[in-house]
Amino acid sequence: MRATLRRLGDVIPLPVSVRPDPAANFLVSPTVAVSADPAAADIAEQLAKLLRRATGFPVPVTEAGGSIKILLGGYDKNEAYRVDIAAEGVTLRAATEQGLFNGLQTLRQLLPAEGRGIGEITLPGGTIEDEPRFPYRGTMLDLARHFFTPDEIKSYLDTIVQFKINHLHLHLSDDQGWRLEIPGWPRLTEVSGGEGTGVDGTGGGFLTTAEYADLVAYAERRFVTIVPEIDLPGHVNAAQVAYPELARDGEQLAPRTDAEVGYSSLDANREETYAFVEDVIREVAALTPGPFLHIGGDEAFSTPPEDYRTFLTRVLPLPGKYGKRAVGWHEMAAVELPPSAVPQYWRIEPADDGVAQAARDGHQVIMSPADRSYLDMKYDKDTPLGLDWAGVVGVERSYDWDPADRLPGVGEEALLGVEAPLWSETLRSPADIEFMAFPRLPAIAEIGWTPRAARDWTSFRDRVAAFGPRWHAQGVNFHRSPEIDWI
Ligand code: TNX
Repeated sequence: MRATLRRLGDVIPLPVSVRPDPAANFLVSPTVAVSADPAAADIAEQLAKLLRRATGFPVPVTEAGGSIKILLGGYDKNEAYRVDIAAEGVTLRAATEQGLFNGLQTLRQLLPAEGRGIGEITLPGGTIEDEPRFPYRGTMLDLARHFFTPDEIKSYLDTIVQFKINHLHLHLSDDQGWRLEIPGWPRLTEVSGGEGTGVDGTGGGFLTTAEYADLVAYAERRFVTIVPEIDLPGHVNAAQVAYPELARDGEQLAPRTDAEVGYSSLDANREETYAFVEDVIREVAALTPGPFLHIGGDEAFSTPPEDYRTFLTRVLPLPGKYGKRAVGWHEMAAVELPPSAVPQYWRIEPADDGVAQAARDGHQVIMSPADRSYLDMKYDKDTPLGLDWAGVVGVERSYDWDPADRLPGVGEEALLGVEAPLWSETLRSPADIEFMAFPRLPAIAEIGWTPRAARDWTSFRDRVAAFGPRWHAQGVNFHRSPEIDWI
């Protein structure tokens, strides 16, 4: 098969600077080798593996002498990297392994999509210099409404890192189920983590502490920070079913597998509540090396406002007590926040939820407006999966907005980044997740990475079209949106 030559700028997210030099294409020939500083050997091995698979050539990794070189240092920002492709060789350099990993994702997209063992391939000549707009480029997976196994989550991770997504928020508890084993509170997962605890009585399961630790380590090796969420004080029916003393009158509540929200609440005026919450936050913090711990805070419709304030005023300092920054849905900005806390804004219409004031007070904000970034919204009215309470969200709609003008008072400097949440009420399989995420997650990834002035829907639409064969070759499901002229 004759491999198609990619253009240097055919990358998602679009790099900051692309300078093609068509006279300097590099031929990956049977004798190619990858050389790397010992500290970059891991990245070199990953690149060699991709090249072996694409070409069928041996592609050894050596300390010197290869025509593809991976260099650590000489470039001064955390996530930044530079790629030079010339007829004599290719150089990837960065100051950190994370920067090299980012550059590796760019190089991967410059390989032809067509399958395996195709022999000689050509990489497009020129130079790419690149670094992200925001440090936080995330997506969320809801394990509570339907559970996904560690292997399924790992496979999703392997797909999302190709778009330089660097945070995976896991929604680990909700009314239907509790998905992370908590030492000292075994009934959470024994009672509320088993079979039948997902929406409509399907898709239960939970992560043991060992599985969670393994998943966190797997993500860390791919420079992805896991952000665990325990949703409080609402969305707690599953916890109350397991431990009736957490229910308002200590009564035994029935399990619920419908998709209603806003009916459950912890009691802000009982000490049992705080003993439970502090244990959980301490254990989750101990299992999580990343800096963030998400405490939910959303849709607490059955918590009286005064109780909501009492509860969060006591609970918001707890992540800090155990070494983490509290993240919470933006409703939490109704109370005074500890200095490092991060509100995550999901509203459709700008409204004064205290988020702008928090930004003025120096808080960083994560932008996740539901009508643009929620991956569980239908693409159009005929989409078989998903919900539509925030409207239908086509690919252009998910791309053509900017987080710095969503909310007056929350501009570029106030943003930690963007996140695309994927709630799973209607999603049962990895194929369902992929169908909703691709191609909209790459759109959000580009918003989080590429400078605003360089973004353009027509350009994104044309670049994403080439991912059809790539996803097909990787076995990744996606929505063949009619907005895109798929290749
Ligand atoms: C709203 S917006 C929720 C979730 C639902 C989701 C479905 C927010 C923070 N919470 O409880 O799963 O809508 O789209």
